[in-house]
Amino acid sequence: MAASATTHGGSGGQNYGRLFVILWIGISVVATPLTTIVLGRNIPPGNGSTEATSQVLDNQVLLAVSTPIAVFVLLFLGFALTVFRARGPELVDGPPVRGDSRIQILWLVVTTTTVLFLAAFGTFELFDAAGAGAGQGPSPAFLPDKHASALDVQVIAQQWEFTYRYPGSGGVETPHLVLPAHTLIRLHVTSLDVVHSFWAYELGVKADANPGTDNVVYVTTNGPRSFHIRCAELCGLWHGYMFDTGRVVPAAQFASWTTAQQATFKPVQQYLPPYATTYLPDPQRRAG
Ligand SMILES: [Cu+2]
Repeated sequence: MAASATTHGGSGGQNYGRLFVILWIGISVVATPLTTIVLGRNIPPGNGSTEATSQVLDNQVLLAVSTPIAVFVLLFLGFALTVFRARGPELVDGPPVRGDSRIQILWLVVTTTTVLFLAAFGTFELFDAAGAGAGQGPSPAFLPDKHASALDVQVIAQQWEFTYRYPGSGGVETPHLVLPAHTLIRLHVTSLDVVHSFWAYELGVKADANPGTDNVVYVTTNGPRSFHIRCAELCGLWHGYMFDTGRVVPAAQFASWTTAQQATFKPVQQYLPPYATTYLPDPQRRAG
């Protein structure tokens, strides 16, 4: 019994504790830059807009905070499976640890600091002038600097496609989303029937499309590229087919594109209601 008591004794535990802390710090110092910088550059949603770039940075910060925590959990699991393992024919638990005020205080300080930092960081990023890339309702609380000169584009969701109206181009409605490069866009996301969600992945935009609601999203496009559009809210039988490819094009090309769209859709324009931020009372009739 004496031999087994020494294996569970205080000095052995402290040595393992020191080894654990040294390994934890060592692995974290190597792993955190690897996940944050090497892996972090490729994490979603990419650099399709200023807002998307800001979201990548947010994800990198989260990775930097969570990597040492993940290392701690996995390393502790490794220790539990190997050195803290009960051996021999007699499987006896080690002595319980009770009332270690150093561990309690350290645990409270570390977890409280981590949670409060993440709460403060998340709140700051939400209120940031660049916006979080999500809809902020009809009257956004936080506006980007040059919001007065933003280009208005309306996203209209319905079962099961998105169409787009350009109030600055005579209110033309088209099934294609084309945006000028390096421009602040004010998206007005709404729905004609059920709840959808407009998700322009590479632009870092995901906004609810609710009937009767003008959900405003600001996004600043980057250089010419294409981007994926999906409905991100289960909206009925063909929800999975509610996808599209949008394009960001040079400003001159955007001007000629809108002119061409106006000519193409001129015959149907007379049947459309005038441009409005929402279209009611259509939902009851269309949703059937
Ligand atoms: Cu949908």
